[in-house]
Amino acid sequence: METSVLVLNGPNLNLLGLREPAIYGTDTLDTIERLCHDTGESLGLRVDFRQSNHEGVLIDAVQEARTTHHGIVINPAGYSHTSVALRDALAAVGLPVVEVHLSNIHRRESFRHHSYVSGVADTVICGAGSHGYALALTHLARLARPAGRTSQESPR
Ligand code: CA2
Repeated sequence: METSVLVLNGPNLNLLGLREPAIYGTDTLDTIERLCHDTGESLGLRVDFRQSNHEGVLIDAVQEARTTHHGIVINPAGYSHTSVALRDALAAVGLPVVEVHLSNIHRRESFRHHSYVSGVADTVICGAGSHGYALALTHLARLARPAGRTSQESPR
């Protein structure tokens, strides 16, 4: 079985490329999805790329990933700074998690400096723009295939 990764995108990321290019760059979410599929292919990862504007939909996707995926890349967007429930779901699922932000949240407004997700993520990447997703997948490939687990094994 191929190593399978859920790439989850939070609210308003469907607007990428349409507004605020100075902060988020000019890539659309479709471009980022293609980048993730290409990067995943080169790493031998199957990429399941999703976006939702709804907290409960994101939480359901995280919970379901336990039995279907080997790791999660997540850009929680605005929910980074508000959602204890999303953090709890990520903590409960027991999969390697890489949090990614397009912008450097620490160089922005103070309310963006804290992410509830960071405390349960294995790794946090921010400020690398859309390339951050490629970095996240490259790192997750290592986390999801630790020594001792072959790519043949199924998720729990
Ligand atoms: O830098 C990131 O990736 C963020 O997760 C993006 C979120 C923001 O709330 C976080 O603090 C940092 C915002 C995503 C919405 O992006 C838009 C794109 C175009 C137009 C409006 C919003």
